Amino acid sequence: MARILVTSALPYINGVKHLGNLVGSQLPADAYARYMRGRGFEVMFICATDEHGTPAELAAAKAGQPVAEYCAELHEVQKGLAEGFGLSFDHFGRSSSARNRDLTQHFAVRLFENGYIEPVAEQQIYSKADGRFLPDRYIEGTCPNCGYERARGDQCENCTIQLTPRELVSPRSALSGATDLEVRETRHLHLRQSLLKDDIDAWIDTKTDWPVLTTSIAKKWLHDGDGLQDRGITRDLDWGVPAQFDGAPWSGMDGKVFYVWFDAPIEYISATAEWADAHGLGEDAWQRWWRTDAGADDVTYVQFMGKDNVPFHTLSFPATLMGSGEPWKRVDYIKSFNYLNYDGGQFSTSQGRGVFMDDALELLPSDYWRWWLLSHAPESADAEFTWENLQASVNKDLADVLGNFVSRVTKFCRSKFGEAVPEGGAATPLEAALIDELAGRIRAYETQMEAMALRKAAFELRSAWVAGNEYLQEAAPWATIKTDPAQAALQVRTGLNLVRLYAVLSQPFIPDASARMMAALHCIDWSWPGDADVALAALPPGHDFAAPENLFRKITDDEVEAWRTRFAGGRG
Ligand code: B3M
Ligand code: ZN
Repeated sequence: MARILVTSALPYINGVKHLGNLVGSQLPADAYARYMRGRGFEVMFICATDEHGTPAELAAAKAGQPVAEYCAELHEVQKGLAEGFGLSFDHFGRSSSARNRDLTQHFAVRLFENGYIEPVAEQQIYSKADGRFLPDRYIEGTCPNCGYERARGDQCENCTIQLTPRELVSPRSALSGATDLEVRETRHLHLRQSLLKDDIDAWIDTKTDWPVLTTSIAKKWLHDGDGLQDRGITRDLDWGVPAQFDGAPWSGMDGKVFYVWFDAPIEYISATAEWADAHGLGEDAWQRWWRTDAGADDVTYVQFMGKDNVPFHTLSFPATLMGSGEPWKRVDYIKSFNYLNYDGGQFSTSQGRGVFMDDALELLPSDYWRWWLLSHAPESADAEFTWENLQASVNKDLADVLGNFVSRVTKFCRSKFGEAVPEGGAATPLEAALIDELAGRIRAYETQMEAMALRKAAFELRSAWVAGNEYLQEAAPWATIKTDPAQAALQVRTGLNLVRLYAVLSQPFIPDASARMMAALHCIDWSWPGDADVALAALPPGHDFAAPENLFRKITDDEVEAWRTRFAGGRG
C-alpha cells in the first residue's frame, strides 16, 4: 500500500501562533493527512517546534527565563493548542532534541567531506565586555538613514532599511550596552549551495506539477541577480546545535551554533526518529520513511508551508540532502500558501494584531475555525479574515446546512419511528437522482483533496451537504408519512445514512463534529464511500442511534461586535 509522508512547516517557538500561521501550514496539512488516512493510506504526519535562533533567545530574555526553559514551556503550550485544533500529528517534535543535534552534525560532516561546506574567515564585531562575537541583531545603534536610536545591526525597525552593523552610528552591544566593540577575524562554516545550483535547477525542472507559486519563487532565487549564493550556516549564539563537536573535521567553531534554517528542516527527519523513539521502535521504523535504501522510494512526500518558507524548502534543504551524497528521500510536492490578512491589515505576531490560536479556542469550538479557515485558505491569492465572514460561514454552512440536516433527520426519525433505522420501501427516482448527484460530488471532492485544493474541496463537500437538504426538502417525509409510511421510512433511512456519509467525508475539515455524528449513529464504520448507493446502505434497518444535541450553534451579531472591539487593540 502506498505511503504518504506529510510535513507542516515548523511553527517558530517564540509565542502562540496566529490564525494566519495556522492556515498557512499546519491546518491544511492536517486536513490532507486526515483525508489520506480516511482513504486507507499509511500516513506519517510530522510537525515540531522550531526552537533555535535569535528570536528564541530574545523571546526568552523578554520573558525573563533561561532559553531552554522557555522553549520547553512554549513547546507544551503549542502542543496543547495543536491538540485543541485537532491537528493529528503522528509526532510533534522539538528541533532542540538530541536526535536533531546528532543528525544536523551528521549532515554537516557529510557536506564537509563532499566539499559543500568550508570554513571561511570573516570580519565580525567582537564585544570585549560581553566576551563574545555579536550577531548582527545583537548590535544596536543610530540608524544612518532616519536617525532612529535603536536600529539593529540587520535592520532599522523604524524606517525598515536593511543595514549591516558597520553602518550603525555609535554602535553598542544590545546585550550589555557596551560600546567597546571591535572588528575581529573569526571563522564561519559556509554552505556552498552555488556548487549545487545546476543539480537543484534540474531537480526542480522535473517537478512539473508543482504550483506556480512554489516554482516561481524557487526559480527566482536560482536565477535572479547572482543566482544561488553560498551562505554562512553558523552563528555566534549559545542556543542551538553546537558547530564544534567531537568528530568535527574542522576547528575554531567553539561558541558557535548552526544557523536555525540549517537545522530546522532536518528536524522533519529527526522528529520522525523522535516518533520512533517515543514508540520504542527501532531505526528502520523511521528510516523506511526517509531513506530510499530502507524503502522510502515508495513514499510520496508532501510539504505544506507559507510562501515565505519556500526558498528554504526548494533550495537550501534539498542542497543539504543532495550534498550529503546519502540516499535521503526528497519532497515530491510542495503546497505553499499566500497570506491571510486580518480585518483590513496584516496579522502580526510582533504587534499582537489579529486572532491567535489560544484566543480562537476560547471563543468558539475548533471545528468552526477549521471550517472557515480551510474553506477560505489563501491558495491562489491572499485572503482576508473578517468577523462577518466567519459568522456567515458558520451560521450558513455549518448550522443551517449541515447541522440542521442532521437535526431534522434524527429528530424526525425519533418522533415517528423511534431511535432505530426504519425498514422502508423501494427506492424511487428521487433517491436515484440523489445518488447520482452525490457520486459526482464525492469524486470531485476526492480530486480536489488529492490536489490539495482546499477551497474547492470545501465547496464540493458543502455541495454534498446541500444535496441532502434538497433531497429532504423534496422528499418531505413529514408529509409522505401521512399517505405512505413505508416511503417515509425509506426517506428517513436515506437521511440517516447521509448523516454517516457526511461524517466520513467531513472528517478532514470538522473532525469533532464528524466524531459526534458517528457517535450519535452508534457507528464505527468509517470506510470511505466507493459507490454512493452502497454508502447509503451502510446503516441497515434496525440499527439503533441516539439523536444528537445540535451540532453547531450560531454566532450572534452581538458576539461579532464584541469580538471586533476586543481584538481591535492587539494583545500587548
Ligand atoms: N519556523 C517558519 C516561520 O516561523 C519556520 C519554518 C521552519 S520549517 C523547517 O516562519
Ligand atoms: Zn531608520
